[in-house]
Amino acid sequence: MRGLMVVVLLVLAVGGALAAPLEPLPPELAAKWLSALSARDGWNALGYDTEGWAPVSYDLPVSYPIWMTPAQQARHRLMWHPAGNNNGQPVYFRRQLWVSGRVTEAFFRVAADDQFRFYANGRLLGEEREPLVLRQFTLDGLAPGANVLAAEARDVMGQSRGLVVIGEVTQEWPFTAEEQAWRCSLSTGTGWTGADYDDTQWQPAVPDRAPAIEADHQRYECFTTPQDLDGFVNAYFRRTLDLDGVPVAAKVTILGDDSYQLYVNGQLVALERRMDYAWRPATVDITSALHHGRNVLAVQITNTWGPARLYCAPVVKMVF
Ligand SMILES: [Ca+2]
Ligand SMILES: [Ca+2]
Repeated sequence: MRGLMVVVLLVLAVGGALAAPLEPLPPELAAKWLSALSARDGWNALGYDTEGWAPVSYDLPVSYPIWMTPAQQARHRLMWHPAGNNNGQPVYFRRQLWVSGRVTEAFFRVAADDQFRFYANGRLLGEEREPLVLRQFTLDGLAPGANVLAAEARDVMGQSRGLVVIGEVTQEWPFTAEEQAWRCSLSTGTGWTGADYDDTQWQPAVPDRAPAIEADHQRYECFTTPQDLDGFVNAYFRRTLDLDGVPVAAKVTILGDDSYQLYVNGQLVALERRMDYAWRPATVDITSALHHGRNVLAVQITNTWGPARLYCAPVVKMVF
């Protein structure tokens, strides 16, 4: 009987692995790549007027590069200008990438049928003249705000054409007083953990006035409310995370004095109500609670004595 159970569990495990979903990019993200058959100076940099550029076509009869996994083929289809090959002349592609956090890693895989040059913010990162050969680029200097990824590609032989750009960017959002991204309040209303809640009347959170919490040889610089909180009181905190890609790995490091509940887009993802544990940093996987576009982190901390403070630092890897 036990042997049968093991076999059943193995079959379930293997079946589960085979059934991993192959998901395309959401249409809003796929539509961000624009293309043109001619372009003026500055076409690959910020501020260029893309009037007349067309959303790319992904419906191409083309063989995919040998290095692309099934998951990558589903998510990152080869693209081209809808009008066709342009007789071997350059075809221009660009996508604006919005960065809201501090970029810790930016990595691109690029290939074309047949040739390409790849640019970031107007700077040439590299080129490849062999069809469907992978080039990989690690990019420094993706700044918060708008960035432009661009490629010039040519279809110089055969009946097929296409360009694929697989972007992976990891961002973190540490607390800073200047950014005023974390808002806080001592009272709240229904739906305060959700993305639609109006927190415009909330105050910016401020750096903690007490010494940083030290744990595992690291210092955790906390933030808190502008008011000194002492005794039994709840405080509420919110911030947004804008993701211009699909989150594929995301975690939050959190601690709260004296206890906390963390919500992502209204979903409770972590809580610690034991005073002896809540001040120790915990790392929580929040990947499944995030989506592309605007997300909201919401934290309730409950103080019972002494200062009240929070450390909450998200890190998200997204693909696009
Ligand atoms: Ca070709
Ligand atoms: Ca306390």
